[in-house]
Amino acid sequence: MSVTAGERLPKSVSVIQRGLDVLAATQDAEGSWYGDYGGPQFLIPIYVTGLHVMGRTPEPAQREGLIAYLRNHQNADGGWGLDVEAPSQVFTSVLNYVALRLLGVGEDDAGLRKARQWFLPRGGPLSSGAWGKIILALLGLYEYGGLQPIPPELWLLPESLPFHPSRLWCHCRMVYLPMSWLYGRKARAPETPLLAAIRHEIFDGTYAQVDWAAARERVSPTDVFTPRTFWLKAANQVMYGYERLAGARLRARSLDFALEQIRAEDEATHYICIGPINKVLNMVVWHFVNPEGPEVRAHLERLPDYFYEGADGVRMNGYNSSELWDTSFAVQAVAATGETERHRPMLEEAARFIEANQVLEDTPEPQRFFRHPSKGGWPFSTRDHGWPISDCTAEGLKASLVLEPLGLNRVPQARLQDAVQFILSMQNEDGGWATYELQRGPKLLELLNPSDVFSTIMVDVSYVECTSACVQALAAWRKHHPVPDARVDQAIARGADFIRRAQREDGSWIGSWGVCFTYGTWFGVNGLIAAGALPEDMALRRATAFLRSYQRSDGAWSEVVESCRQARWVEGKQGHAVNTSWALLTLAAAGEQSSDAAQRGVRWLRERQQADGRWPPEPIAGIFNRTCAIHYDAYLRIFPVWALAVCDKR
Ligand code: LAN
Repeated sequence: MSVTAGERLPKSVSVIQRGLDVLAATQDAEGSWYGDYGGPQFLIPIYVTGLHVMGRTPEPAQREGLIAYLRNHQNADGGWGLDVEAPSQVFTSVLNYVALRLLGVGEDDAGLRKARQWFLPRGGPLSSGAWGKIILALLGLYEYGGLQPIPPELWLLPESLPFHPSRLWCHCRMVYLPMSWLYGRKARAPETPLLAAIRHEIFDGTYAQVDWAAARERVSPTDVFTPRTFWLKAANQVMYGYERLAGARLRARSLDFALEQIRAEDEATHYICIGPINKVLNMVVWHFVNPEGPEVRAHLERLPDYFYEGADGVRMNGYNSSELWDTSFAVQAVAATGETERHRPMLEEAARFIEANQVLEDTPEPQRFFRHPSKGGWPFSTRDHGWPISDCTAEGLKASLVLEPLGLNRVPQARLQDAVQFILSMQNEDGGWATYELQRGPKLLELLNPSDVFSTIMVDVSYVECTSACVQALAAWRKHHPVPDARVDQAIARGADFIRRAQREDGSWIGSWGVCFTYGTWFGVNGLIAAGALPEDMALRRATAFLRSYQRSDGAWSEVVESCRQARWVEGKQGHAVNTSWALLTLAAAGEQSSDAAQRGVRWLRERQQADGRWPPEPIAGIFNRTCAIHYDAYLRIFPVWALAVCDKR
């Protein structure tokens, strides 16, 4: 039988080509992929609260979009979850209720009535997770005496103490920094008839009778992921005591200290700030310091960076974007397909973005502001944001090295070298890599986590994802730049060791930033292989056996956010293209791309592609702090193409 040219092509080719066309068509002018980075449902209320405290309201078009979004993501029971897929919590239900009221929705609105019916019997604001109470206090809808204390004086304690705020994970530190300033000042919006009405509604008329000391301890079971420990309660007792005695001089000094730190963060990030929460809270702080001042103006100018309009309305993104991250993956996916000539323009544009967004300098006075040196790192989003991250640097470096032999890399060698130095400077003593900084405090600090709703927020610790990405990048660098460097060799070996130690009994790795075991295992396996693990390595065999054991009968893999919350495999209703892609990338990396399991996965993935070249929407694949889902818009356009390409290479 004669074989036609078409049949000689690997079967996935047309699927891949259509997928690549979608990727090319959705690239934006800067060369990156910009999209929906929503999911968390506590961001809009914090934003609307911030504006309200400042006597502002969103522009009418945005206002409509925000209302639409909140209505679209209200649960059937009337509440709102921590994220758009989560069951209702008091924290997010009360806050989103208040947000809708501040946006002009009337108290008799059917949706709002339903919301009250959900949260009032559960205790309303009094049993909200901790952050809800803090935000309500800003509006004067909750008393400061009913909060767990956040004294700014903590910043004045000796830095050598294991619980000095500078040792906290930067996201936690940067959120509690303006919170401590606002707490220290007992900052509160001016009273208005609207606020008085809302107070009446959310407390069902009982505000005057509230026992605020008792309220401090209350939290609804719906809002508890991380129960308050004995140690946290003890620390709170000490701080309540302190708060009653706090002297004005020390308070003033600590407020000044906090304000200086806030200014440094604002300036280092061009007023974007590390994330959406400190963005809004820092702006509110400046409003209290100087309402018409240049800082408030600068903040207002960078607010739009956080908003994205989708078919379901306007959301506040969880970051100013995920552009660098997605662009680095997109480059690696396109390169894996081998279609680099046809898609040269796409790669050229992406290369331009990657070059333009490497961080070139340290922040001013890094020690004084508790910053790790930044030079050479890549951020998750953009250079303006400026906080480099271990694995974003690794992916930026990997993408640059993939572009190099194609003649498309635009990052000078000296800057690639800087990226390597940055990665080396970020390796922890345990051999792993954390996210933004070295591990600065003991893991036990997590026992003081006061957030109720999040886990693992206190200390930046080594993660398999970050470690694997850094090991892969260093290994790629070693290949590209074969001048022997013992530090690189040693870092790779120590990283691989960490990865081995992090492997679970069942052969998997748990993911912390993606859902969940397919994500973690993709990193675990690729890290070990980059470090030189051979196909017969037991760690790899155990990992692929784990994945095969969770493959569905239709050939797909499927995990949901509950996997992360429960730390055990929880399957979705259908196969998921992103999980399937991660599993296939892992099997292929371990040399099993021709296996029956891989080929069944490939078939499922191919058949799942729509006529328009996209894969249909599916549940959220991103996660943070073990509990909150966050949507990575580009993953469905990047990973299936990448996985099919890799499995085609026999
Ligand atoms: C992110 C986004 C990127 C993500 C990766 C780079 C993918 C990961 O490998 C390391 C961790 C990191 C940097 C990460 C940490 C937590 C973030 C910053 C987020 C998920 C985006 C939003 C989230 C942040 C904490 C949201 C604000 C909420 C708080 C609890 C402070």
